[in-house]
Amino acid sequence: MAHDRGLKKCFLSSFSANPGPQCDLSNDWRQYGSNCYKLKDDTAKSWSDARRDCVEEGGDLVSVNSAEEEQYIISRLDSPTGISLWMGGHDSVTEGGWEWTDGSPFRYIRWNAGNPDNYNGEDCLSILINSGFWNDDNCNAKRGYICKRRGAVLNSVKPDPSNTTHKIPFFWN
Ligand SMILES: [Ca+2]
Ligand SMILES: [Ca+2]
Repeated sequence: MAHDRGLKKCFLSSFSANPGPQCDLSNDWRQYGSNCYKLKDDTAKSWSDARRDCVEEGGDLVSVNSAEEEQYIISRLDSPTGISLWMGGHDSVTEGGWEWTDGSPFRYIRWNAGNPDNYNGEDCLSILINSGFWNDDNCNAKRGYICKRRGAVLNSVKPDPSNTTHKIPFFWN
């Protein structure tokens, strides 16, 4: 395993000047801008279980920080099942004090008409599939969800010009 990590670091360092795809495309992640997104519309979980799954995948439930990002997400909602999908917004800490689980500022909003209405204490954010507008929703409802992770993570391995071993191909065994 240590060898595998060493090889990965070498590879990334060698190619960091001209990075390839930064998202794990083979694992259903897709890139938009500097972030990776994964649509999970073939499963249904409560908001907290959905978030746990996204965190275990190295990300978090999706945050939406601009109209452009919203449009990208809507473009991904072609024919998923269900009414809506979980996103990372919640007001479970302070009623009406919406925040994103990934820590990004809760500035861009796209509430559906009449929402948020805190109906029966709704504290979790979902996006309506047919319109892309947002609803404060029952956190215990079982829904599909969207994960997001920073796509620039792979660039965190900086090339070290003084370490020429990274430029020399080598093999084990
Ligand atoms: Ca609420
Ligand atoms: Ca609502």
